[in-house]
Amino acid sequence: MNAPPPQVLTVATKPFADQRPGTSGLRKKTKVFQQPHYLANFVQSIFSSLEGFAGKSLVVGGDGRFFNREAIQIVLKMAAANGFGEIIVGRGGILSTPAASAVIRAERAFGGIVLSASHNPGGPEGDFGVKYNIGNGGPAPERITEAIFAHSKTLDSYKTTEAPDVDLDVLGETPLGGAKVRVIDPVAIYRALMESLFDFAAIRQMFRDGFSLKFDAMSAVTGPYAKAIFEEALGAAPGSVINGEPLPDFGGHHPDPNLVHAKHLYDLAMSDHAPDLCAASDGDGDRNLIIGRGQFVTPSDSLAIIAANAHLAPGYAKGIAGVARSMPTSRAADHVAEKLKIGLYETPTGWKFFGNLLDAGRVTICGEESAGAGSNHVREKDGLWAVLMWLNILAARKESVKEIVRAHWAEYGRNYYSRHDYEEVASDAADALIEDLRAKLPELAGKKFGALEIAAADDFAYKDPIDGSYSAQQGIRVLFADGSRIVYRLSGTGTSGATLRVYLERYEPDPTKQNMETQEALAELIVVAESLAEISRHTGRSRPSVIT
Ligand code: VG1
Ligand code: CO
Repeated sequence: MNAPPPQVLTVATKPFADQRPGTSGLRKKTKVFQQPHYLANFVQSIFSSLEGFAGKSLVVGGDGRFFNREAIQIVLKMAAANGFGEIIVGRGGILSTPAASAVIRAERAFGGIVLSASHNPGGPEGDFGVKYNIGNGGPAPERITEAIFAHSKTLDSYKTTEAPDVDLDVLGETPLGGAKVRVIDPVAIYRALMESLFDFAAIRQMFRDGFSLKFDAMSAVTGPYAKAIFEEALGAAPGSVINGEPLPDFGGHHPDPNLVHAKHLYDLAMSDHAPDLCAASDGDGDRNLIIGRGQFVTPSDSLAIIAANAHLAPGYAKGIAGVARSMPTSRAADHVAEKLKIGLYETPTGWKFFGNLLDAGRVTICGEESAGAGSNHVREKDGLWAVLMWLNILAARKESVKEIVRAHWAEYGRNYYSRHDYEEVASDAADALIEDLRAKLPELAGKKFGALEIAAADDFAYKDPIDGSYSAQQGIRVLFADGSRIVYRLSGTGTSGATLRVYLERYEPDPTKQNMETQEALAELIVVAESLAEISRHTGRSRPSVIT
């Protein structure tokens, strides 16, 4: 007998005006996504922007936050109705962002939809998000996100399947309309990929010899991955992974692994019972935090140290082709690239800008100051990968994190670095601040502030060296004659008001001057940053809300 005809339903809808994807997909308050048709409209806009996927596979998963399961059902039914042949979904609707990228690549899927607002808080009063990843496993480039936005503005209907919900908790295949849904183990492909890149035997031996790790999954998506890899595969002591159960509201916490939201880890690392390594990742598992005993590693330094030591891991034993960093990320990695005589690429903020460089083989390692690091193994930043890379480096060098960091600074110089965030300021005020700065740009060069002299200032624009696409207005850069920098840009991931980010950097080659407290080392620049942009006049704030 023939299968019954797929139950495709066309639902009438009205466009929403606010569905332009930001730095990483569409992020809104959960309540906004829960409005009738809101999520469906955006998902239809994604499918309507794509061509040639009939009969092909789509990967779907999320970080498990509140509304994840309902959203997954909506996406599955719409993907089937729009003509995908197979939808691959992580059990329980779970896939970390890097695991989703790995699955898209391993399964040669057409693309994937990741449901996450990443490091933003979850829950009914928190945030939700959706991003589309292309066939290389990486975030859709601007060409596609802009097409999605264009569709969202004129959409008058979407397609879905009239069918009962799919059981997400049982592995295996279920028919859905004209497609099939395959529920997979969310960890297996990812774990095998990690085993292929790192020296698990050496890391296991290090744990056997007494090495101690505390990894905080922040009640977010990485818990099951971290337990499977650190505790089961590598033999870290039971309890090394904390907050390892994914919770819909992340236990009421803010799943952002920085010195504010993971301060307890910092305190532990600085205490006299500190483990050898403290680490964490964010809501969707793509960010990382690395703190050794008595030594915090800034994400920018971590990128540089990884680039300098990657050859110690089997997956990178032949060396790395090049390094890419987002523009506001410190130039610590530049010194490494120079020494290794490999390419260094400076891109706008957001992982989508690394995809072409990785695909073309120009770079192997990428990173962002916002706690993101990764490589050509997937097309997303990868929190656990960064922790494993550190474990591999520690096992190979048999030195402490502190010794490795200090030796790195002595060899390459130290880039003192900090980011000051002014959160939830009025959007008008933030826009005016940037506009005023932009207007001042032509007259900044040559200006002196004490010992600091501005060498150049611009509004960062990027021409992709592979496909020639152009992205303007990616942040205001003020470059000083001594190599210091101040960068100003507005966040593209927030969901209320605007967030002004001020990035501060100063280079110190002299090893006798590399032990200052960061804010102290940057004190003069902080004063200049205020006077150039008149932050307090524009925002009414006398100090940042978050310093990382
Ligand atoms: C922030 C970070 C950026 C990162 C993005 C997504 O963007 O600055 O480096 O790529 O978040 O990270 P913005 O526009 O708010 O500065 V994640 O872990 O939230 O997907
Ligand atoms: Co994230």
